[in-house]
Amino acid sequence: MKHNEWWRKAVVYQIYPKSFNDTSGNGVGDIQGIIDKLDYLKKLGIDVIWLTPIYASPQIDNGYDISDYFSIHEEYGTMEDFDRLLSEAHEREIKVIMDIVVNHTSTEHEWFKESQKSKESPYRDFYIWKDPVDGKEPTNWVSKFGGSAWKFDETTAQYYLHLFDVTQADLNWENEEVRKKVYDMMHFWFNKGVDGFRLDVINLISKNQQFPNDTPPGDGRRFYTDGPRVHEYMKEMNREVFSKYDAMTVGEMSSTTIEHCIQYTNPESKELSMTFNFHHLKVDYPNGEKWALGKMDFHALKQILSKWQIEMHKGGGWNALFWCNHDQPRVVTRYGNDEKYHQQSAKMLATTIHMMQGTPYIYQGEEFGMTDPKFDDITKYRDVETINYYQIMEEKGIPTEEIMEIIKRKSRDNSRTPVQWDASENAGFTTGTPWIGIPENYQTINAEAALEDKNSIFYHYQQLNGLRKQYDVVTHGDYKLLNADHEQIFAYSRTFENEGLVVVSNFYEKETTFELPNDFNQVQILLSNYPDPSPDLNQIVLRPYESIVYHFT
Ligand code: TEU
Repeated sequence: MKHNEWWRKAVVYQIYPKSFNDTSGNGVGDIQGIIDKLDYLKKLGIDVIWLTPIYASPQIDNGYDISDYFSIHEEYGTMEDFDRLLSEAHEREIKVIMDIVVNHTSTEHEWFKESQKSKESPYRDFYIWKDPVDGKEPTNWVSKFGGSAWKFDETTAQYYLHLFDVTQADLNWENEEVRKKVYDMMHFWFNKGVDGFRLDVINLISKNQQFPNDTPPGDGRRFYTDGPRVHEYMKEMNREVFSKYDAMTVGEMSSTTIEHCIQYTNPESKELSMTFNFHHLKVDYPNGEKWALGKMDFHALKQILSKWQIEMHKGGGWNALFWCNHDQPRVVTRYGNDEKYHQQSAKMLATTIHMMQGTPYIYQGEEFGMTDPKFDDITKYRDVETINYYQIMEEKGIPTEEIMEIIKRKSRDNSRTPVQWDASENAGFTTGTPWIGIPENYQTINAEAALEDKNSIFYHYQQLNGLRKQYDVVTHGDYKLLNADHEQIFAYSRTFENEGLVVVSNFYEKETTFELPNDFNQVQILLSNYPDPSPDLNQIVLRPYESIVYHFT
């Protein structure tokens, strides 16, 4: 069955407000800064903006620690500013989705403050409190940001659970009242006119109520990832909230499986529109370890992306497609070449992911090839996860240079430096002092330069967005991996009714060749990242990072 909800043909642009555009001069981006760039985004051809959290927050985790779901973080502006953003975006036919964090709240949230006061507090059961076991943590579960996932609280001599930072306390989803409050809050934003939600780590909300120890010692994730009641909660949320609006919902799924994602997103399950998964961004993690340096495993990359393409399609699920977000290093530095082949590799990566089935996401700055900043010194980093990691490694006695080598490649701050708008001071991001440093390359890599160059990465993204609108095969086509064993080429076909696409990308610097399958008739080149792509279809020569999209009828 062919589904035609609007978000299946949409392209989403992710905004990390803190680093997007500062109009007040305080060194932090703001809502007015977003409004000022809406025409730029319209020109890029995107359909939806995803705003990472802009709610009131102590900002320990840059807004993923919410202290009030009903107000705007004051550095970003006011509720009036937000309403204006919404109407200005809608005027330009751009939809807006909010990022909502309901696995946990900040410990500054009123609910938590009340909950903490006593075991009898009416809010006690809003969070997950447990007695010590043998005078220690209730389980051996590990926080995603390092250390134990439990924090002892003197007031009542119990521990509370925090899967992330100690200031991010996990909500107790078993409590019906919590769920009701969350749904009411979602209605509040829908009633304002927002078009949907990105749901932060939503597959972690249901915990195994036995709270078992992970043995042999593990981090405990198997006891709360895609947990026992998660689908029940998603169905309830859909029934109580999403089904009442023409909403788009995307669940951020930590360490999930295809089977679960099919269940989350198949329209018959009535849960979510689509899911993010991260398996294709772990192919450079040696032994699954984020904080270690490894080469990208190209075969694994092809296999993983292809498996998700094929199986989600077969199961009626829907993928969110992306290389970049605010938690990942910049893809052009990571899987491409951010120096000699900056333009070519950034365009190649864009083409490879955008021509797949799903809804593509562009992370701010990706559209003109922003790179990692390569900061060497820990004082330049702001991310709580990075700083925790640094401290843990230092305590273990690991030499500073060794720690910094890893942080430089792996820190989430790699993608959080300000958008490089132009070649002026502070890259045109702020007239004040930016909250985090700016990569040295801003004088050449910036939005203004990209807009002036007809061959820039920006216009390549614009073309990709256009192709999605023009060709149904991009949205609906079946996917097939071609020449799976090729050492350098990622090639696949898409077929739908009487048309087809073949996308061929060289992921390396070395020139190579590829033979096009001859099951199609007429062929036309839709897009490439070199001015003169190979006309000989029997033996296509692909130059460094060259990528070509062929269309067949
Ligand atoms: O991230 C969830 C998550 O598990 C990761 O992407 C996380 O950043 C990574 O495992 C660390 O190595 C979401 C948000 O995107 C992230 O910014 C928040 O910090 C996190 O949830 C907690 O709300």
